[in-house]
Amino acid sequence: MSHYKSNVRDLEFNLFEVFQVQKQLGTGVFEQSDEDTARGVLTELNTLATGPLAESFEEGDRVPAAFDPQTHSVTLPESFKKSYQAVWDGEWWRLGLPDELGGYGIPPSVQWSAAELMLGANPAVFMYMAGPNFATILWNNGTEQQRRWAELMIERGWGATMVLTEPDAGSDVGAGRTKAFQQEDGTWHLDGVKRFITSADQDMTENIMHLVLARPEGPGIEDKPGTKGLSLFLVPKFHFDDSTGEPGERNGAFVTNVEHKMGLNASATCELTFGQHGTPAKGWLLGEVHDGIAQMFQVIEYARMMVGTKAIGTLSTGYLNALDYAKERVQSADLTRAADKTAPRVTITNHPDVRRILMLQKAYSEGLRAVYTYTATFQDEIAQGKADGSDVSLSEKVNDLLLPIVKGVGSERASEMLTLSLQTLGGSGYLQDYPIEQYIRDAKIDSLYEGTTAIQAQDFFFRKIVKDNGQALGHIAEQVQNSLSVDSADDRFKETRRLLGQALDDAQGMLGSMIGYVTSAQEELDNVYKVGQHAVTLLMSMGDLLIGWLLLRQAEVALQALDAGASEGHGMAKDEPFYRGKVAVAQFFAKNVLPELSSRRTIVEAADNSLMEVDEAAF
Ligand code: ST9
Ligand code: FAD
Repeated sequence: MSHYKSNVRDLEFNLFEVFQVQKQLGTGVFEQSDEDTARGVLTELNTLATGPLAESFEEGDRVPAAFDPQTHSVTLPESFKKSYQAVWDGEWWRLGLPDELGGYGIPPSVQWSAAELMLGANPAVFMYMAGPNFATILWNNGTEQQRRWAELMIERGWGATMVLTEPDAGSDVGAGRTKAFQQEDGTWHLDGVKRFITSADQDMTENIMHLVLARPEGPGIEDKPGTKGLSLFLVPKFHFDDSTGEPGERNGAFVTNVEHKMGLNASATCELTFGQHGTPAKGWLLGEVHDGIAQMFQVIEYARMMVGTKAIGTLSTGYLNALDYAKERVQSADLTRAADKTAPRVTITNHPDVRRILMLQKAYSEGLRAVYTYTATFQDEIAQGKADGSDVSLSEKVNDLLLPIVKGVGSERASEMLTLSLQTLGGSGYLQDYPIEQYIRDAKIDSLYEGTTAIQAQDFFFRKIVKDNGQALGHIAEQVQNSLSVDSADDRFKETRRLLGQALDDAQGMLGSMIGYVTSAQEELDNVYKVGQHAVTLLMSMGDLLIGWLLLRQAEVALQALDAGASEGHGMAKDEPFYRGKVAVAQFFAKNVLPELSSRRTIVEAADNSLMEVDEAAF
């Protein structure tokens, strides 16, 4: 039986009942698709995800990617390669491609919902399939020749990597030292060691295109410090025929180590050495010198969305596995009859504490799914607007603002909640007989790579709020405020709305203090430390606010459906528990989580720098 428990009903609920993406389908850039296509994609992928894709999930963990230092090569278990092939043969890699590169014309909101199914079932498979997607970076930024390479990457099914990190340059990408020396023929020779590079070798594709950040050196090239001095180079594993793509000589980029990790063992994390094994590592500059970091962020933005969706997809299957177990497991008597030693034993779903942790898991997995889908609806608007020439600047800003929430909050809450999934199973959760311990190990990476949570929080505050003059945040706050002040709002959610209103006020209070600290830092520089201390609290709180709001929106849709179903009296049997669950979870989250924002606000408002004054030796 598959480890993977999907939630297609909830994916469809978000897409078609809450965000109503069908209004975008069949129009403009999404002309090719309609609601049936979108539902069909989810149904087909669900079959693939719960079947052939999930099949190698466990073996990929127990038989990790193997490294041969003699040949610098990585091999993967046969079962894993079979899963990869199944996704490849289904041509699902086309999902995220633009029309001109053979895409299906499906909106990002549907793409990400579909991606959740793959990422929840076997995330490493999805990540090895980066080639076609990363080819769009060459397509959008490259020369005519490089645009042809983009087509070859897709046609011939190559792998691809994003290569930023070095031993002394992790969060601080600008500290990277790998160099690229300009050659007379217009190519570049790279020299340096990158580490932690995902998918830098495997035995599933005939070639791999590495997208590498390095410092260019050559006549007339200014040496700029930090990230702004980086350029992006295309470095293939094998040289290839420019017109056919047929691979030729080996290029000088070699994998020199594979890390032994806590989890996600099927995904090879490699040290990648350039130009130090007797063969030059030839690279080709993408675009202009020093455009590298901006170009790489085109990849990073996609990857941050992916990492958040991966974490949320894993949390969802963790929760559903825990729920199935809890419905079957009989243990202890009901608390009201605890004194009666002869009382019947009940399933653990009857115990208040099990209910508490199950409902928390449900709130975060369904709430965060709504957060990434909501984010993707702005990507829908961007795609549609760009095609018809309308102004998409606000949608872009809102998407930018939401990405650190999807990535940072998604990964942190997934880790936290997955420990509750395990807890639900008691001692059995600790065993490898169940998938949850692997979920915890595999999902922990999500709060680390693509920028740690601290980096997400600083990006959120400094870049997405302060630098943006609060425009995107103002837009979201207005949406929340508007839905709180609708006259026709259902009275049954009066208390939930009051709690949400309080949470909005608390989040705005927290933000106000943080803005105060950053402003006063102009006179007293140390005040910026107060922002640094509390940026993660702000990010997590904004995440909770957004989750609370989206759960309420879902509950309102559900209540309408229940009312309509009750009056029609038919067709509701299957969906009624689903809708009732939506109402219950919104009320639960508002009552049990949102009030925490008030105490977090008190903490942020009272911030001082005593923490920064503690001597390092006293820690
Ligand atoms: C990694 C990979 O961790 C892990 C997973 C790999 C998976 C790969 C596979 C993907 C799968 C795909 C599969 C698809 C398959 C689909 C088919 C399926 C069937 N937004 O603030 P400044 C830019 S990789 C946009 O001064 P510092 C901007 O150009 C490693 N741009 O930064 C800016 O200039 P300006 C990941 C941004 O102080 C410039 O940077 N590593 C943003 O110099 C400078 O900005 C990390 O993520 C943004 N949010 O540098 C590093 N921010 O201001 C984390 C910056 O003029 N560290 N730019 O516009 C950071 O992010 C740091 O904050 C820093 C600081 C490096 C940016
Ligand atoms: P550090 O930057 O040393 O951070 C250590 C701690 O200090 C963290 O808690 C961090 O939050 C904190 N910290 C650092 N700077 C600050 C700051 N300014 N403010 C507040 N706190 C800070 N990289 C690639 O280029 N390509 C890949 O494909 C890739 N895949 C990866 C796969 C795996 C399995 C792993 C483990 C890493 C991968 N990475 C990849 C690298 C990954 O992106 C980095 O590990 C990550 O950016 C953090 O860098 P670091 O590990 O050097 O930690």
